[in-house]
Amino acid sequence: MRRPNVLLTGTPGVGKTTLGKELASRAGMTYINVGDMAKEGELYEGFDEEYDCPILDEDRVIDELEDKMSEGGVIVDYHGCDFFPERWFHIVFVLRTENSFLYDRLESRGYKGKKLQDNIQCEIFQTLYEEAMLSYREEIVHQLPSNTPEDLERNLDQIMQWIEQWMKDNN
Ligand code: DAT
Repeated sequence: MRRPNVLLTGTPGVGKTTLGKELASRAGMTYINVGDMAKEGELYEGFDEEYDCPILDEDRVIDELEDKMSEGGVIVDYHGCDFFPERWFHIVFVLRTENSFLYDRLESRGYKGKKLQDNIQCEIFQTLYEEAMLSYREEIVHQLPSNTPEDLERNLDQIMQWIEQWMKDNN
């Protein structure tokens, strides 16, 4: 049975992990958090002093994921999307959160000062939406509101329906 690969992207704190894990469990698919995977495998190529975080080794991430992605049925979660091979994904969702909600979520995650401001600005400038629109065919890129638990449920229902339809059409 062929299954699609789904990319969940967006600013940190918009709810990719929450949605991705629940979606994987409902759809029986594999959830991969690229940030966690990089941490576990130390897939880094340096340290960004300005942003106080390690720099992802994108080539090694791609090498590690290639076999799984070609099997299908993978949900990938990352706050970046321009370095993945375009052919990997059948659909791309960009989660969007209003500033006031995002601010509270990032603050309770311990973000402050420049890191907090930069992430809020990333959402205001819709950086990830533009990155996704430049990196994938526009028809497969969708924005989803991710402010409330009701949004989460609606997003889960919509993506589940899309996955089921894709499987009907492709098997
Ligand atoms: P991300 O993986 O994009 O960094 P997350 O899934 O860790 O985000 O979520 C950040 C916080 O926001 C976490 O405490 C759960 C909460 N959250 C996620 N989606 C939500 C939603 N639709 N409504 C309310 N809270 C949400």
